[in-house]
Amino acid sequence: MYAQMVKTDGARIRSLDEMDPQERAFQERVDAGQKIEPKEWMPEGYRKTLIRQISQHAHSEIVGQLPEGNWITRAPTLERKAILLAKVQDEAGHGLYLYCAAETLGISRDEMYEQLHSGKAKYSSIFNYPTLTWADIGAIGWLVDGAAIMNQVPLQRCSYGPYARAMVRICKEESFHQRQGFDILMKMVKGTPAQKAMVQDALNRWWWPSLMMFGPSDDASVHSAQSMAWKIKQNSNDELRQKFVDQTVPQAEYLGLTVPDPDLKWNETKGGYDFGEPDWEEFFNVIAGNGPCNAERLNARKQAWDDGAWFRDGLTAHAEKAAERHGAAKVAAE
Ligand code: BYC
Repeated sequence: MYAQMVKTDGARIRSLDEMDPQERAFQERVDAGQKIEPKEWMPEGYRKTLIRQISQHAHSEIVGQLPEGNWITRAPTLERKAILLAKVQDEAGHGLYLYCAAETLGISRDEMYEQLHSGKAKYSSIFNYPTLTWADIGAIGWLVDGAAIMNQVPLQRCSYGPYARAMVRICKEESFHQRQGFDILMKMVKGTPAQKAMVQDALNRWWWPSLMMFGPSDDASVHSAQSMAWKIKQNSNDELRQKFVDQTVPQAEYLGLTVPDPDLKWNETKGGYDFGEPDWEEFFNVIAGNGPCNAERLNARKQAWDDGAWFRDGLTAHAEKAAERHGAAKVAAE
């Protein structure tokens, strides 16, 4: 597995005594729960880690529009179309807040897009799977947005102010998204046997990729230890995955569905479910660019970038003319 831009050695976190005074003061502020703001001093690794995570998060929101956008015209009723349209628009908004948050760390929007288009920056593995039926749209809302909420609620307490604040509204909107997904599935499981079977099929295909959204297991997570020391992450990947399983299994039971995991079993002692291991080979293959839809998703984003060239050129030309006019008017007034 390669790590993009920055390597953090999870096994070796430096103690306060080993830090120089500036870094120690920074770490003490983080430990005290204070927010770090854009213009303040921060270790270079902290800045790079944030740029990596926030930009990947932004890319995920934008790429995440594609599998759902594909269903707007095919949603079964006008109301469902309008709701899905609003959800997909929300994802664009999330991407924009996150790109803005990343820009405060000194990277430009163009640079972030370039990293996405060249394959250097990752986006969430989940969006490299196809949406085959209408039940998939319900499953995405329920499971994918459900996993997103589980991961993102703690990010509202992230040590970096602009990221933490962007997450507040995003989490509120994700809650609406999760409920709309569950509502689609509630309707379908009460429908015909074929509709219920379609929902079960969607759960079978989306369950394991949803668990993979939380990232590799803790012992394989390169960045977790350092990101947790910097309070960028509040929980490890496995902790959040466990919480997600514990929350979601009763919801699957309520829908009358079977979670596709023969090892799933309530564990009274730990007060949570035991569950099987995701197929990590599949996960690493998907994040290396070889999932079922990686090429399609990236091509769609590159195409959108190329198609927007005339508009960017127009904006630049307009800005240059406006600056010239402003300059000429200033000279005339002097
Ligand atoms: N997919 O050391 P680790 C949404 C990468 S949007 C792809 O544990 P970290 C939604 C990881 O980047 C959902 N790559 O990393 C949108 C790293 O590679 P690099 C997106 C993954 O950062 C529209 C390597 O594996 N949410 O919900 O400590 C519609 C080692 O991992 C994944 C966010 O982005 C993955 N699943 O922890 C509906 C949340 N997992 O960068 C819904 C913010 C790991 O070294 N991000 N990798 O090349 C995070 O919380 C953390 O970045 C992660 C990974 C938990 C994802």
